[in-house]
Amino acid sequence: MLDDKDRIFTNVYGFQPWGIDAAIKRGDWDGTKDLIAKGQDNIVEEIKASGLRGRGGAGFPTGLKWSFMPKESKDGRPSFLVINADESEPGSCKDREIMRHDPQKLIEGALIAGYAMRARAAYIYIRGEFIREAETLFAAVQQAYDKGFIGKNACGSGYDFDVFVHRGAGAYICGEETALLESLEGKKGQPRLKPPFPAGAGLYGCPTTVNNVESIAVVPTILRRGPSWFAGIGREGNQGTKLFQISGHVERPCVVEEAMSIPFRELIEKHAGGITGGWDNLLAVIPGGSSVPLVPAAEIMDAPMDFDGLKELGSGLGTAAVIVMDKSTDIVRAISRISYFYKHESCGQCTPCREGTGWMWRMMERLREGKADISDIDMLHEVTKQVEGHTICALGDAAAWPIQGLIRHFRPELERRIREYAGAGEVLEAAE
Ligand code: L3W
Ligand code: SF4
Repeated sequence: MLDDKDRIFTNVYGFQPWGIDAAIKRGDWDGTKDLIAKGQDNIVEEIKASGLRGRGGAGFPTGLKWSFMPKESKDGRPSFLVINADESEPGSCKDREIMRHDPQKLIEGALIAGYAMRARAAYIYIRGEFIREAETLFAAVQQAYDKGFIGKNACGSGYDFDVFVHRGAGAYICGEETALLESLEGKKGQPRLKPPFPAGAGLYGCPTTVNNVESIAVVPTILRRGPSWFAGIGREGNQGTKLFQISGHVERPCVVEEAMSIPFRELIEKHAGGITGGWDNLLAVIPGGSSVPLVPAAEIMDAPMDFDGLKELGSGLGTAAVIVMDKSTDIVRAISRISYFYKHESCGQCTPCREGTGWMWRMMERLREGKADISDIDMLHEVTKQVEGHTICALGDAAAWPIQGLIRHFRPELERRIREYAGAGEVLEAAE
């Protein structure tokens, strides 16, 4: 369990004001000029040494990503930092809390990260529905300008750095990094083919790094306390603190900062008051937001909540949005609802996703009611395999994985529904 002194987000519940003076009292913007004076390459090396992996879902090593940015400008092209605040993954609500209650951590992180990768400016792309959070962020950015922390000669460092806030328009797909860049450029938010990765050709064709809000907001604290402090929390390859978002059938749903790799049972007992109806009542958990497969109760109990531990269980940490489902859950309906979400949010650009998400959802609905044949289960599985890995962006995978998880762990339940529906038909026929 994380010691209180190791917490980074000390105002995550908003018990103190979000404004810049309160943030300064909490330690933000303390000696930022000295942190910048470490130099660009040293900052990148310290972030690499901290073991920080991207907090947006993919877990890509943050320092390594920064190191892909060019050290010299080619053809006078500027570099950019883009912060992905388009938090739309069902179950995820951590970046929202940072922007509501601790926005200066994000802005200070943007300056330091931007400096480390020689960026001219940062664009924070915030989810359209986050209206109050956007208002807070606009005001927080202005406060940082007023104090001279960003803008010309930021923090007296001699470095000029601007921060812009851009509001999205409510499309889940704009959380995919290249769709986000398209949207920022004023175009329809549709993912680009990768490569080229944004570090080579990103915003307006310029070198760009896209990082999640939490990844950037932890940077100042890592540099102040030292990379070995951060790397010492959790376990090898899965280091640092992490904001977990616990929802569903628990006594107290919450967002909590914990040590990476905390066992599932401990996380829920300590912070969410346990499972409704007790531990025997737990059915399954989606541990990382709707894009990752569910894990049945027996397998997740003692699992370390981190990238590698959950991958071993055939799932993933994703955004650490932990969706808990007890035995009252209609698990087929739950996954069918998730399928509908991906069908609805598909940008329609590639055929396997555009056609496959609709097909999978319709089949899920038939299975929910039992109006299917046992062989349809294998056909559905086969279709998920045809979608997975055959699309431009990860939305296709995200639509396929939850269904694969359902079939892997709850096949008997799917078969039961089919047999029950067929049996009901036979009873009716006999009565006629
Ligand atoms: C340069 C290379 N850069 C990879 C960069 C890449 C990106 C990052 C990770 O999806 C996941 C997705 C959702 N040279 C590089 C390179 N990069 N190789 O590293 O890339 P990737 O492709 O592994 O993932 P992604 O496309 O960024 C993110 C999952 O997250 N997800 C949903 C998240 C939703 C939110 C939200 O609502 N805020 O975060 C949850 O699991 O399914 O698998 O920057 O450019 N050779
Ligand atoms: Fe669009 Fe889906 Fe293709 Fe992604 S996988 S580009 S959301 S159609």
